[in-house]
Amino acid sequence: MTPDSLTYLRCEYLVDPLGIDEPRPRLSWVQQSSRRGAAQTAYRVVVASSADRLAAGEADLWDSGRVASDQSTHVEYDGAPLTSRAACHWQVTLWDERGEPLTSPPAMWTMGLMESSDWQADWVTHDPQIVARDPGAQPPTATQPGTPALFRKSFDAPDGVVRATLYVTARGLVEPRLNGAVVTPDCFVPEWTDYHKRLHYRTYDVTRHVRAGENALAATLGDGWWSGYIGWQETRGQYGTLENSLLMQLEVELADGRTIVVPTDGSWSCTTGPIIASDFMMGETYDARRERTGWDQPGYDATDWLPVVEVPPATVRTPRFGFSNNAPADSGEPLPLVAQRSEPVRVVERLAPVSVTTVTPGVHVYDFGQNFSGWVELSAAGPAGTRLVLRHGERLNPDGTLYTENLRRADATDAYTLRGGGAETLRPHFTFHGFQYLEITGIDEPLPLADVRGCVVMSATPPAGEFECSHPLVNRLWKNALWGQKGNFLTVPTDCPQRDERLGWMGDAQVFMRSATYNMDVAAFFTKWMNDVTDSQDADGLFPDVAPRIDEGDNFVGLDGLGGGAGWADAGVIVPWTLWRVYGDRRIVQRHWDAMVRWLDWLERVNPESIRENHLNNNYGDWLCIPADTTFRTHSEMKTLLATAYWADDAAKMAAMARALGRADEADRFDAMFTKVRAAFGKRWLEDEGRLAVETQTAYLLALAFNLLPEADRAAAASRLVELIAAEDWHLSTGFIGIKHLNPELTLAGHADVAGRLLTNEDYPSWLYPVVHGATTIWERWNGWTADDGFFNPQMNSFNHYSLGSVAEWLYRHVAGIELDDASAGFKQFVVKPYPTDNLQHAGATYRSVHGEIESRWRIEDAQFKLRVRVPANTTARVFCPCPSDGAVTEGGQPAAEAEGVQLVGFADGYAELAVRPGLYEFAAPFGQYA
Ligand code: RAM
Repeated sequence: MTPDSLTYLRCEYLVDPLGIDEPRPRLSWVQQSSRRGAAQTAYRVVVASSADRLAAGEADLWDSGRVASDQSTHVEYDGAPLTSRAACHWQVTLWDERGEPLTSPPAMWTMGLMESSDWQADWVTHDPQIVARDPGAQPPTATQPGTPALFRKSFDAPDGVVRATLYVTARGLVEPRLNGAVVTPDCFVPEWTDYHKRLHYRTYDVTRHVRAGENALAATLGDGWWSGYIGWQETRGQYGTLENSLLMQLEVELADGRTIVVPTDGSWSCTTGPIIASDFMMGETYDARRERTGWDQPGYDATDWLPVVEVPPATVRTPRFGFSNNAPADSGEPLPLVAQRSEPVRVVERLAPVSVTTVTPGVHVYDFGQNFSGWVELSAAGPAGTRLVLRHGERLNPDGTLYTENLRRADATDAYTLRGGGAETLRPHFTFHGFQYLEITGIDEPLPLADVRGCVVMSATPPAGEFECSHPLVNRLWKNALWGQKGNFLTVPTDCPQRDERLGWMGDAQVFMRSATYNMDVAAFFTKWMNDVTDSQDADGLFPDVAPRIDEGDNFVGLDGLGGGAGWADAGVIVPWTLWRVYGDRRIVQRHWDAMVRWLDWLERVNPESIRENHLNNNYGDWLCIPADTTFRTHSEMKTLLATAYWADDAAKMAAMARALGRADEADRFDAMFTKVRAAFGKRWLEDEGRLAVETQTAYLLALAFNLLPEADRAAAASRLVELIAAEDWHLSTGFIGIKHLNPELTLAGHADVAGRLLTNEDYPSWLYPVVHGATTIWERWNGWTADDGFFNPQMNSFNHYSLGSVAEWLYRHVAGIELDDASAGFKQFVVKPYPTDNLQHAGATYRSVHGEIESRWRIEDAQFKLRVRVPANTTARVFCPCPSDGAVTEGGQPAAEAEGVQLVGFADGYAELAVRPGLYEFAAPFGQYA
């Protein structure tokens, strides 16, 4: 037995975060024990203002005292008011079910700059003269990125630095440096938010970089979302300007109690550097001959640099929305600066290419064996002035050359000019690409594979789950969904990483969100994104279709507009609901409650007949479904059904959340709304014997998933769904919306065999069709490429789009069987219920929940169903083990009813139900000889 431990101490979902601006941060921990029945019966949290105080037992900020409670997540700080910059060192002791205490190692967080008056820094930009006087540099225009500027400032520090903290943000992207060191591995700071409404800053501990004597604080400033191309926009500068600017504040605390503040202000200087131009869509051009050695170090001669220009702070603006057709408005209020509250973007993995082919002389194509987001870092040597051009693509043409047509206007091209004189390491700074293949030109011989490294870049959300089964292609499918997530969770959940789009499409995010929660810990990521969603809500209450919302441009104004889309805008309700269900987070629901109510109010206001048919704006329907055409601007009845179904489900989710929050009146209101919309749905579309007037797979799936049918009709509706699948020769035909529900609803309705058959189909259209044709990510379309027709129209054909990969959720929930319990949020109590299908001999998953790691793994062996279950300490599980009603279910070889930690509840529907306490269990039951 390993000794018990307390692990994964987190503050606001993050490990030892710096710069928190929640006045009452929430603390969580995980109790680990291999003892059956291990549980917490009481806890005590202590918080001290220094590590020494904590070690001395001096809890000067907070001592919760011993609290008799099994709560281990979201324990709200309730001590002395926390002021800006406060250091908070904490520790938790729990008492287990035997009364034994267990104390955690220390953890910490710091508070950020909570008042606007904490900022002494001024916003600065470069003097345009630095570009004008530099023949190699280029000014920004509406269609051309400008040359990123370098900034620097020298300052003196005495001996006796106890803490140095750097607060950083930009309108643009900033790479801060101190005394020659890159202060952080974070990329793309500050991350994308709705820059019309808020800007994030980051907090870095730079104590180790400050030295006595002269110091140099420096930064490079790029374009990013602020001024570069975003979405499919034909011009740059969507936030109203092409000018980037910088705000940094270094605070050096000395042993004698003084603090030296080094803020950006007019005393800084600037010049141009080696990056000629950089843009997310277009790529980066870098000339190493222009590097300025020592520019970020003390002692550097910056006499030819020019003074920076101070600029006013940004203001809160309302962009132009197509639906409202409003004029853009500027409130004049300063844009709030908010602490970043989710994992930063980082290089999380490096991939070596698996091959290189010289397709024509001087054109070298590398294959990374995996489609991903990020960039390539090169080691190269050559004469000064040698120019290497790197183009990126997801696929190859039949002749082995790079296929880039589907990138649309994204050039995705990096270019490096070598400095000469030895080995050089090159990488871009302010761009990323979605690619599996890299083309290098400009050198005769290809670089060795070891000198070409693929850097995988994403929001560094911690891994949470893994799935594995007996079917290798299904395992690859699961992996493809995981890579879809890795490729697209980059400060916001994007639709795709390669073409000129990369937007926070809400429909995609909501269908994939449950899958995402199993794959990785996305609590902080979605908490942050939900702010983007609410920031982008319009005055009428419409949630957007993409968050952060973008100025819709002339193509949309006066037309439908990107807001209120059925299945898209509804993410405004689905995201908080999912965060509550999966992570037990109630605060997210409280924070966004009013916004959600405004959305439901709007739906009700414009649809007095309880059918969601008015102001549907961009009504995408079951986007990219086949062959039943229920997609964009067609088949209005199916789209109205889909929209109404989502409205009903929004209302049901609102009622459940209201109840959880103790808002009884509102729970009643939304229950009544659900009942009314459900009745209207039934009246309009329900025919006899569970038939729907609109017969698509998705229509039935939504009716089943959202509880829109009378109980008595559910089985008939599910049978009809199976008939529709049979009519497609046992193939799926849904798009983004239906697909999330396809296998779960089939399974829950007693048709797990059909779900299994759909899962393992290898011919078109199916999940495995791309897999057998070499896909390493999920494709946007079922027919992105087919053997008959080759590539689909490149106008909209991404090979890294996770929506259709939402089947990963079903693999975890119903194949491995790790499922939420309706009666409990955050997996405090959960369900294990695997649904074996004919084509799998074994399957299993692990999932690190907020309460610890759950495992469910089964295999069929010796006519037995063998099920291994791990129930984390301080949780309980209801385990459903497939078993004939008269069968003997065992645990560890003895009758389960006699096993420690297990209670046999009964038999129903081919399962033995067991109430299980924490521990690791090996269940077995006869399998196969009953039907
Ligand atoms: C496409 C996006 C996205 C989808 C919308 C409706 O342009 O790629 O995946 O949600 O359209």
